[in-house]
Amino acid sequence: MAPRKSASVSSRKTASRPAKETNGGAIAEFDRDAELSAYREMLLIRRFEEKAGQLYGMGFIGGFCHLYIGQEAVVVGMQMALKDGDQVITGYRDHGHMLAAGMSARGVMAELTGRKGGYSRGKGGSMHMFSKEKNFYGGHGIVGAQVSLGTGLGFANWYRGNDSVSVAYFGDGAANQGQVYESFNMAQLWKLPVIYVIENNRYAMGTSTARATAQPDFSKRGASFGIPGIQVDAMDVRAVKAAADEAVEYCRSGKGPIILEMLTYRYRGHSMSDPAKYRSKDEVQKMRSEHDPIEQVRVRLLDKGWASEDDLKVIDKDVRDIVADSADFAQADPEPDASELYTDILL
Ligand SMILES: Cc1ncc(C[n+]2csc(CCOP(=O)(O)OP(=O)(O)O)c2C)c(N)n1
Ligand SMILES: [Mg+2]
Repeated sequence: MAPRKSASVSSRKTASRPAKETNGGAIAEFDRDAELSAYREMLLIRRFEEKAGQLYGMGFIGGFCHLYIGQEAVVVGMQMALKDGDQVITGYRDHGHMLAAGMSARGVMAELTGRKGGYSRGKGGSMHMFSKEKNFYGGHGIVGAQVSLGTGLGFANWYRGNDSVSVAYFGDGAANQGQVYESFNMAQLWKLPVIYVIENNRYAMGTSTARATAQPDFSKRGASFGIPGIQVDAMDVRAVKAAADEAVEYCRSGKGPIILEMLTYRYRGHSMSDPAKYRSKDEVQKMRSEHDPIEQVRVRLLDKGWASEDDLKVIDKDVRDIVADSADFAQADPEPDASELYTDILL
């Protein structure tokens, strides 16, 4: 179907930017409140994921479960640049995206344990949760599928003539999928307001980008379509925020899609069973000790005198309480009734 607004689209000027952009390693200025908020949000994701890992080990969570530990600065920095009405969609490594979007820890954890109070009433599990209220469109297990769907969200915004943008997150592995490029083509042709966030954590399951990727600079992946890209040090939440601001401004002003390549790292295995033979312990340790996104903010807060160790302990306790409450709820809440087997399905 051709877009009904095709006349206005074709009359829009093609973006004159070069396909490869860097924002020169721009770092957003964070005041005390922004640093504290970023610290708290990232810590919530980290502690939540640690708890999910424990519950998985204890047998409370079944099926697939992919933890986001190490990558927290990506969603937290992005979310800081979004406004109400902007939509988010991602793949299966989705718990952090949901928490950053403001979904409740209880609802997410209860979905992980397959309980009634979960976001999909216990029927979706880790990879399939949604919240229309928070504009979170999943949670998708098919690698790359969210890129086309996210492009559709951008189309809906454009078609309705609102000024919302959609953010489609996907991995370095997903970036090699064919439908990603079909989406890029359409998005650029129609100048859709989509921010493509490629979370380059260097591995797709056990395959490193070096082994699987002909063009490892993912910010250039839109080059043949004229889609600009920015490469971001995504272990620094301020760099993510700076790039996100630029991307949001670009999209909202009608220039079309943009790519943000987030250079990030996952500390844990791909999913809960991972032989971890494809990288060295030293590599993981080096990232943890030298680049950890939460530690970076913690050090800045202390150095600038914006928080004391005691202030940070109060935040840590608060976060731990939220996570403990979600875990208690997720174990005590009943499983869905058997009659739920026949709801939310196409017969
Ligand atoms: C269409 C499809 N192909 C293969 C798989 C199996 N699979 C699940 S995750 C994954 C790797 C994806 O890696 P990446 O996009 O880098 O995301 P990350 O896990 O690093 O977040 C693969 C191949 C799948 N779920 N869907
Ligand atoms: Mg990856």
